[in-house]
Amino acid sequence: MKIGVSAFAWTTTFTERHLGLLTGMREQGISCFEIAMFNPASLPVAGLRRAFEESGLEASVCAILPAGINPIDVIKPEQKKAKEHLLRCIDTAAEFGARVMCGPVYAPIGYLPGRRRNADEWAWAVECMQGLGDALDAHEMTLAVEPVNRSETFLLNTAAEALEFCKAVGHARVGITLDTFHANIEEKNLPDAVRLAGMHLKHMHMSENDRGLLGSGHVDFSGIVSALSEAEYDGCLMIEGFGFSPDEPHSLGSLWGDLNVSPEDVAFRGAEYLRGLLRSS
Ligand code: LER
Ligand code: MN
Repeated sequence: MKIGVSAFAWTTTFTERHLGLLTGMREQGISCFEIAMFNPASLPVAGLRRAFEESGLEASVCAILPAGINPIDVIKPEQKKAKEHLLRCIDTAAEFGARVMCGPVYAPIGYLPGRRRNADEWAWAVECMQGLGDALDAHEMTLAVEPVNRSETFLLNTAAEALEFCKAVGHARVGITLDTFHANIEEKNLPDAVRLAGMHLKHMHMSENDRGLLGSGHVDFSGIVSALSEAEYDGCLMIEGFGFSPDEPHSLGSLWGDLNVSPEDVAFRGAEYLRGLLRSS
């Protein structure tokens, strides 16, 4: 298992001025780096390509659909627009060498109609993911669909739902991301959720219950890492935390208070914590 860090520790809006973050990650024992992708056109793609090549870090992206880009909108042309957006995300991610795209790509964060999902919405989401299959094949990219908690979506909240969804999509390059922050809210038992996702588990977001420093809260990371080892998971343990950064309100992570932890601590002390767990698993 490799250890990675998401740029979310520093920023939700990755720009040219963040490219320097990739330098020095390797010395900290970090192998993978994840970039959030809201609007692919706004990312510094050429700079990212260069920075990933020079650093030797593996690239991944977390695609977050902005409001109004909705694969399960009842209006068909809106569904088409969402699929086209996701295809642009895949193409752009491939331009800077990413082989994994994760995120809740089936609906915009916060799209909550105030009722349960219906069969049409499920089918539209499945159809949308199936429509990405050729692009995934062409770029040899894995799409690791991420269930998120009930306050962020009504479509996929649990590993069981993600597994059913993944099986319905039925494409070898479409798998699951489990995020321990969301799973801590939605699952009865986190190691069991890992076991359930099994061979479909392609990416992990390692996130404390408050999105802060790994090991400082109550998520059972030890049990999770043991379950991952037993399942012979060979993907990345991507630290998805949010540190305190003075110029970022972190509305995406709904962090309204100060977690008293710096982005560097979230990343590097988090990685040290995971290394310790890997040694003893
Ligand atoms: C994305 O990985 C995630 O976990 C979401 O909660 C972001 O809103
Ligand atoms: Mn996540």
